Amino acid sequence: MTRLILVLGDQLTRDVAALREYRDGDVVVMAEVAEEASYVPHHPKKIAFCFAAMRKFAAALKEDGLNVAYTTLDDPENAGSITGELLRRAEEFGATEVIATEPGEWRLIEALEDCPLDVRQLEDDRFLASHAQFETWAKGRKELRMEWFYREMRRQTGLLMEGGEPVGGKWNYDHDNRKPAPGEVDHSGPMNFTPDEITEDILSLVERKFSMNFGTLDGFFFATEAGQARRALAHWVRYALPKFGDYQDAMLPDEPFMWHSFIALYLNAGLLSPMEVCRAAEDAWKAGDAPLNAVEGFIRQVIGWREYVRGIYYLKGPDYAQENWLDQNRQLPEFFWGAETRMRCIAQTVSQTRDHAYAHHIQRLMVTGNFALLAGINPQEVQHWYMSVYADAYEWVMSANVIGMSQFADGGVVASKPYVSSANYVDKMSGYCSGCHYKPKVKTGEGACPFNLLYWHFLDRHRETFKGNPRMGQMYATWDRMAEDKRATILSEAETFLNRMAQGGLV
Ligand code: FAD
Ligand code: DLZ
Repeated sequence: MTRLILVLGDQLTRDVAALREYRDGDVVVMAEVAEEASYVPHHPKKIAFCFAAMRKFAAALKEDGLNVAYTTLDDPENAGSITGELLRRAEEFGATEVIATEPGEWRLIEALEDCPLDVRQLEDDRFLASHAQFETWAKGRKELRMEWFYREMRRQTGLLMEGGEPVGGKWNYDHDNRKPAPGEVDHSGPMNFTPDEITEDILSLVERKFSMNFGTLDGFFFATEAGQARRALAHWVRYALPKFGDYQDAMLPDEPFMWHSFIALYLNAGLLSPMEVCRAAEDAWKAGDAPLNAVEGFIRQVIGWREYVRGIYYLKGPDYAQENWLDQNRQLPEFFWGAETRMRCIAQTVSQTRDHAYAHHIQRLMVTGNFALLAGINPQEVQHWYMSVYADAYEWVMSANVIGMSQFADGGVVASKPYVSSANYVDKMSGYCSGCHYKPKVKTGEGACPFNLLYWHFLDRHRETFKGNPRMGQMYATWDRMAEDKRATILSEAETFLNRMAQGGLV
C-alpha cells in the first residue's frame, strides 16, 4: 500500500524522521501552500527562502531516486493547506497512511491530528533533547533555569568537555562576553549567494503574491541549500567567530550582523544541524583559531538556549503562547512596522529587520523587546510581530523567547526577572544614542529618552507583582530614594509619551 511521507518547509534534511522511513512505493509529499505562507504575514524573504529551499530539496530527493509529489503555490490544483494537500495526494495515489515528522507549531500538530487520514507523527529528533528527556529534567524542579539544562547538554554531547569536566574549568564565559561596541566591524558579514534560476523564479512569485507584507525582497542573498549553508557556516567560523564572544551583546548603527553567525534560519529549516555547527566552532578552538569565550558562548546558544526554548514550548503546551501574566494590553505602535520614530535604536532595528528579515539577539531582547515590555504592549501582539518579521521565526523557538524571556508574560518560567533597562544599557552597548533625537542621560523634560521614562513607569505600575522578587529589590530601592516630585514628573511624562504613541503621534 502506498504511504505518503510528509516533508514540511522547515524539515529539509535527509535525516528528518519521516524521510528515514521512506521505502520503495512511498510518495514524498511537499507543498507550497497559502495557509503556511499566510498564517502570519511573513517577511517576503522568509517565504522566498522557504520555497526556494523546498524546491531545491525536492529536486535533490528526486535525483536520488525518491518518488516526490511537489505542489507549487500557483498550481491550480493546490488545496491551500498541508492537510488539504495530503487528502488530495492520498486520493491521487490511493494512500491512507501518512508518516510525518512532528511540526514545530501546535496549530499544525493539531491539524494533522484532526486529518481524517491515518497520520503518524514521529518525534523530530533533529534536536539533542527529546521531549521525554526535557520532561524528566524539568520534573520536580522549582525553577527551570537554562544554565542547569545546558550543563546536561554539555555532558551529553561531550562538547568542550575533558574527563567529565568543562574545558578551562568553567561552564560559562558570559562575563567575558559583554564588551561594548568597538569602532567598527572588521569582516564583511554573512556569506552572500547570488540567486540562481530557481530562486529567481521564487523571488518573482513572492513579489507578485506577498509584496504587501512588511519587508523587502531586494538584495536576497540567503543560502537555499545545505551545501551553501555549510559554506556560510565555514565563512563565519573563519572570519567572525573569534570575536563573537567579546561583542555578542554589542550594537552599532548600520551594522546589522556584527559578529553574529546568521545561521538560525538555516538551522531551523534543516539545512544545518546543531551538532555540525557546534563541532565546527569547537574545531576552530582546538586548532587555536578561536578563543574559548567565543566558542563556549556560541555552543551555549545552540545546545543550551535553542534546545531549552524548544523544551519549554512542548512542555508547556499550546496555551503557553497565550499567556499574559502582567496583563499588558497596549497596541503595538506603527513604528514597529516602519512608521517614523525618533528613537534611533528602534528605527535602526526595524529598518534592518525590513531589509534582511534579521536582527541579532540583543536587538530583539534589549531594543524592541525591552521597549514593548516597558510600554505595556500586549505580548500576543509582540509575538505576532516577531513571528512576522524574522526569517528564522517558528513558534517552537519564538514562544519561550518572546512570551518568556522577552515579555515576562509567563510569570517567570524562563527568566527570574524581567529583561528591562533604561537608556543606560543601550547607550553603553551601542552606538545608537549618539545620533539620536533623545538623550540617554536626560531623565525628564526636553530630550529625555523614552526608555528612561518608561523604565520607571513599568516598575511603578507592576510594583505589587514584583515587590517580592529579591532580584528587583535594588531597582525599587533606587526608585523609592527619588524625590516624590521627580517620581511624579517621570510618571506623568511617561503617560504623556504613551498617550502620544497610542494616538500615532511622532515619538
Ligand atoms: P547567533 O547570535 O550567531 O547565535 C547562534 C545560534 O544560537 C543562533 O543561530 C540560534 O540558533 C541559537 N540561539 C541563540 N540564542 C537563542 C535563543 N535565545 N533561542 C534559540 N536559539 C538561540 N531565534 C530563532 O531561531 N527564531 C526565532 O523566532 C527567534 N525569536 C526571538 C525573539 C526574541 C524576542 C528573542 C529575544 C530571541 C529570539 N530568537 C529567535 C533567538 C535569537 O535572537 C536568534 O536565534 C538569533 O538572533 C539568530 O541570529 P544568529 O543566527 O546570527 O545567532
Ligand atoms: C514557513 C513556511 C512557509 C512560508 N510556507 C510553507 C509551505 O508552503 N509549506 C510547508 O510545508 N511549510 C512552509 N513553511 C514552514 C511551516 O510553516 C512549518 O513547517 C510549520 O510552521 C511548523 O514549524
